[in-house]
Amino acid sequence: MSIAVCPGSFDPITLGHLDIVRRARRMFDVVVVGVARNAAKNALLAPEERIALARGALEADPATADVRVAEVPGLLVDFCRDVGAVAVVKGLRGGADFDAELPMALMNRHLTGRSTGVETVFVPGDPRYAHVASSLVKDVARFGGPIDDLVPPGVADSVHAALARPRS
Ligand code: COD
Repeated sequence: MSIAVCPGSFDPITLGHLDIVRRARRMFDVVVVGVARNAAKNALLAPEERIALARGALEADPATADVRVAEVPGLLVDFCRDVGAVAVVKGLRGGADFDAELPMALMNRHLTGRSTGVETVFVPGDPRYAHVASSLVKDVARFGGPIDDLVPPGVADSVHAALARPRS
């Protein structure tokens, strides 16, 4: 049985993420979505909110209804080892994504050992979602623009609610 992890911040989950998870599920017997912390980003949504939104969106689609969602508490490679994953699946929207993702893939390979470690599989993003990024979704929402057609149902309300919360 082949197990893959689709990791990300998912702050929030978007239609671009969903497309990558759906396609990962076609390649692997078991897919686990790992909601992780990107130390370079300040998250808007709490980990439990990001997990709940991802879970709701994946359960709503028969193609991804059996995909598990879990928090990545530390290093991604440790999470992969714990769930028995042989691969990490990442989506690429373009060259900038590749430039950001390649060092992560190489570092994860370094951390797990070259021959037995987890492999990173890059999936070309669907051009329909090439402009869709969680950061842009939040930016559009912050300035009152529509985001309903960029995220799964229900996610927009949570983003607006989070943006309306007082922040320290
Ligand atoms: N189309 C296709 N792919 C997309 C789209 C889209 N529209 N939107 C996003 N993606 C892809 C991204 O390219 C990425 O591959 C993935 O979806 C997740 O994206 P984000 O933005 O939700 O998540 P990131 O990039 O912030 O995730 C980075 C991680 C959290 C995975 C990384 O920081 C990590 O592994 N953290 C855990 C700690 C760790 O192990 N650190 C060392 C890493 S070497």
